[in-house]
Amino acid sequence: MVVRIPRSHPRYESLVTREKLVEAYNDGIVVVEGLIAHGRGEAFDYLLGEKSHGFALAAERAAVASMLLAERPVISVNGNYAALAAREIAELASLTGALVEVNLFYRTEERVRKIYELLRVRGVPGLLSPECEKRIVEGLESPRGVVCSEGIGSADFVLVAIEDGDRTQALVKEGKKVAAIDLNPFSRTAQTASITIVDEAIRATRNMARFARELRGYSRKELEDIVEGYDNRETLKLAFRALLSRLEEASERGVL
Ligand code: PTJ
Repeated sequence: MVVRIPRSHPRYESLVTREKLVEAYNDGIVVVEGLIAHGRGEAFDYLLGEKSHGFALAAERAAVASMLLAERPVISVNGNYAALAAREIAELASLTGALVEVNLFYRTEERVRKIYELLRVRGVPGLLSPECEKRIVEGLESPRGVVCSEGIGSADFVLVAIEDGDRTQALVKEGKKVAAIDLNPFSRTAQTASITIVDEAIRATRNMARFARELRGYSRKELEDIVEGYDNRETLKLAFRALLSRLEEASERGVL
């Protein structure tokens, strides 16, 4: 812990999360741009009331159903996601059998190794080695597009979080189903993903692990029904409506 936060502080959770990221930045896990990205996420979470809305839970459930139906599901982990939610990722991977790949926007081999090590220590199963055979995702120039051939390279489903829009778009263009955890419903990631999870990454992954525990007992047909009944455009509309109604309420009363 870089700074000691008193438990009584009204924004204790948020401040502890910030310190976690600063610590991860000092350890070379998170890039400085990741701290900026977190601030943007925080602002949207604030506006959304810092809770998992019904539309987010529906997207999380559909994403888990898709993961359980997929032949080669992969969880893509970057610096921010690893620093925030390594334990939750471990739980979700072990419940769904998804492989876990460290995949970075600001890629250096040293960071890949550090994040791999962090995930390994936190007990993440199905971790792909930094020495895996590589290929480049079409449309993403190297090193941003480097992926493991047996991981994201051949996946039919990819879960990404706190991700840049270009990469989500490129994965979708390759015919993969992409679920994206992104608090900003305006972002290109949110707009282009097959399933958009407008929720905070730690909460979202925790919810997904809970759904995985429930849905693991479902038949293929039941899982397919969940996926078919899910409408991503509707999720995005509901996310914008939630922002609107929070702001409308605040503008009427002068407080949130
Ligand atoms: O570790 P690397 O090298 O892969 O780099 C990671 C970053 C985050 C720097 C990179 O992916 C990036 O630049 O992302 P963007 O384009 O800033 O997009 C991040 C998105 O995630 C923004 O739309 C934020 O609102 C959102 N976001 C930030 N924190 C959270 C979040 N969404 C969910 N949970 C969060 N905790």
